[in-house]
Amino acid sequence: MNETGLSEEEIRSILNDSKAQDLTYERVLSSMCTYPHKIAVEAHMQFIESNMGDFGLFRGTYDLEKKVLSALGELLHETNIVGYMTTGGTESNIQAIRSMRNIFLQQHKSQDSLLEDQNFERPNLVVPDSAHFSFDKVSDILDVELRKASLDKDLKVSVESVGSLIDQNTIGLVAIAGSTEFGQVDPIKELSDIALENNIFLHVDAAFGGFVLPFMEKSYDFDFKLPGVTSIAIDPHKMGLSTIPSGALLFRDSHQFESLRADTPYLTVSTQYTLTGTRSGAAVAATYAVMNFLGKEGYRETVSRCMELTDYLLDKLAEMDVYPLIEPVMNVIALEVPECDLVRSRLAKEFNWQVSITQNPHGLRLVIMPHVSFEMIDSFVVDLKKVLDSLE
Ligand code: 0PR
Repeated sequence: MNETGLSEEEIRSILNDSKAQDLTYERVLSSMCTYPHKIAVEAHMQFIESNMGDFGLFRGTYDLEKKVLSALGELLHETNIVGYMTTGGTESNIQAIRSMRNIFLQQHKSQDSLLEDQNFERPNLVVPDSAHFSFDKVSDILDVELRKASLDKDLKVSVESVGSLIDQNTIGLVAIAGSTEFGQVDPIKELSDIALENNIFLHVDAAFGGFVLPFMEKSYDFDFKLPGVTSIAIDPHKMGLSTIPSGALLFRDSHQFESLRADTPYLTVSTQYTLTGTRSGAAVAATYAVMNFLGKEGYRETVSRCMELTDYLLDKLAEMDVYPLIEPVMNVIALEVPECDLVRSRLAKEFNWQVSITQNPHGLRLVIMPHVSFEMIDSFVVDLKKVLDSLE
């Protein structure tokens, strides 16, 4: 750090240089984030100093958080939920599984006697093979064994595979409503039945799909409507058009939420359920603002436009004999393309396009977010064709 500070102009000039090096979303087809809505940005700035880690000081923002959670509960078919606004899908997933693990350990007496018990094995969690890498972090942080269930031909988790991985140390199951790589929705109704039969928790990772599925023409069973679903992660900072960091974690049962309680004796509030201490009230206000500004109708329009663009792109690709690995369910496309890694790097190097890849099966991955336009797709398709033609 400098001994004396720089001038405002100097700082602005440095920041402008840095900002100029950031990409704009103009040629980004790899991201699950987008430009936040103008009303969200405005609210974010207005509440910039608000700290939800000590919400006794910020009663107004706390009230907005309660309203956001209740609107999300209503959207996900359970008005009586408990939860909080997180920093995003990763924190929501960590906290959901932490509550499962805490309750599992409480039920199995004290940890010490468990460790002495020769028959005790590590708690395990059954997740789809397509689960986001945040679950690898979950496994590491919480010392929970991750059991990855295989996928069927549609890249949904196989219900049989999930069933075969459950044993007496299984703390719960994870289902995905909008998988990161394929945008696929797992057979959550069947998983809900399995969770109820085995008396274990079922967490639904709807970090991406949570702001897509409720606004699609076709209806999907993925939320609290299903009796076995015990918690849901949903991210306003993805398809919710809010600012970063906006995630939300909702529990059906307050018992699960209670298992996350920490005492905070010297704050304005005496308990905390969150992973972070200091927490952005700006993101809460931004989410409240955009959800209330757009309403269901606004999100329906956003999703319908993204799906129109997705279909448009698929038609153009079909003309070039390029096809998706699965029929896209939402605005995520995984394409069967030869030499995906090379195609990806050449699209970036020669044409500035940012695309991504899928692992298993290997494919080229495109996310059609609200910043995408028809013109953008037209020029992307021309460049992709040039790259593919030159491979032959
Ligand atoms: N669950 C699912 C299904 C996700 O897709 C993601 C992130 C998470 C959880 C974790 O959410 P946070 O990143 O909010 O903690 N999905 C995107 C991904 O990993 C996140 C992303 C967004 C990546 C924008 C790149 C990017 O430019 O691909």
